[in-house]
Amino acid sequence: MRILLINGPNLNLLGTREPHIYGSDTLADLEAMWRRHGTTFGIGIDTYQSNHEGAIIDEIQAAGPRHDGIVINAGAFTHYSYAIHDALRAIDVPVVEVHISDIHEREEWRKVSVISPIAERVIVGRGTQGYLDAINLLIARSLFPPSSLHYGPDPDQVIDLRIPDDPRALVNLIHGGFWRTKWARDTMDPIAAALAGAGYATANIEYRRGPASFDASNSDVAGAVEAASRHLVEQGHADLPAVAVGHSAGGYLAIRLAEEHPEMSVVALSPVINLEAISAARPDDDPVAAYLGNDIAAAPDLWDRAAPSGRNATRVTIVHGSMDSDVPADHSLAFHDSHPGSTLVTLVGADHMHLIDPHHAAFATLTAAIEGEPPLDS
Ligand code: CA2
Repeated sequence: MRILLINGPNLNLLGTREPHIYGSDTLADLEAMWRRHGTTFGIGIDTYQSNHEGAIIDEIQAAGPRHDGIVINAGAFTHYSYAIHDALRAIDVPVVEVHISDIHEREEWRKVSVISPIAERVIVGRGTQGYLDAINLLIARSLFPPSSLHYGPDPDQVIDLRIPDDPRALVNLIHGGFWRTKWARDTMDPIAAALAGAGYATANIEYRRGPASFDASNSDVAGAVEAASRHLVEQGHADLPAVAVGHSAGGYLAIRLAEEHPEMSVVALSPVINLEAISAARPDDDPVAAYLGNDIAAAPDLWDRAAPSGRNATRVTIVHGSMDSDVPADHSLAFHDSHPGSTLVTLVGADHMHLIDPHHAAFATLTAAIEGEPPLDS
């Protein structure tokens, strides 16, 4: 597999100015890192940068026959170059559009991308990490290509399905990211592809998120799980056991799903389980207040209703890394102490993101938990 990363105008200046927006790595640092990442995964990475529209178009045209995927940050051309749009449309190669900053949260003119309509996926606002996420998405896509299923009219009401022959169970995957729009289901694609390769049907769920999305996100996850099960039955896979696996804020949504659907077993990976503690730890940019649309003083009843109740906790297996600096493992320990019917596995040395890395030892813990095997603490 070969992936081409294209950077457009002014991105040759990375690391030299505006580090608060674009980070402090130079383009050369980043290109070297992407190549190393490619080597680790046994794929070829080519990089290209130009400040000239025509040169970028020539590169895209040449990429057609040579590359299996393109990651493009077209810089300011993003906002008006129909010529780059047309060039990308003309080749039959999956495209992931990346922006270092969150273009949807900046000036009006930056909110428009004429490239997004042809992109398989758009990743914004994750800093330069977005490029690695885009590479990982293209790798996962080539390992086991998904098909999409819409379960509602909103563009975010979509599931990516991977169904191997004779699947052993249906695994519904619910991504994390503090219910913020910039984090999306691509973060679960690597484990979705790995689980599908191991014989599980996977439904990688997108759901509505953003400010005050509490009701929408919870009802979307329930709707998506139902739609995925129905689809599997229609495909001739009736009576398949179903599991929900959520990471971080998605772990929270999975635990809440089990409260309403006791038939569903749930694996919660580094879940956001103590809303008040997460809120208190991040007063400047409180993700829980944003999610609930109000702080606790303004809406105590809503906060109470939103907190995991522990109902049907016997259906829940929590896996938490001891080195998690995003969501402290103590939160899961406290939940387990007050709901001893739940199962807790602590992975010594694992951090927040290790739990969704199919190349980390945590993946064996995940498959054991999906199978309902006794926990393997490390
Ligand atoms: O957020 C992104 O990645 C952008 O695509 C970056 C483009 C900008 O025009 C887009 O609206 C959003 C390029 C910005 C200029 O890049 C610089 C990088 C370092 C130092 C100065 C400018």
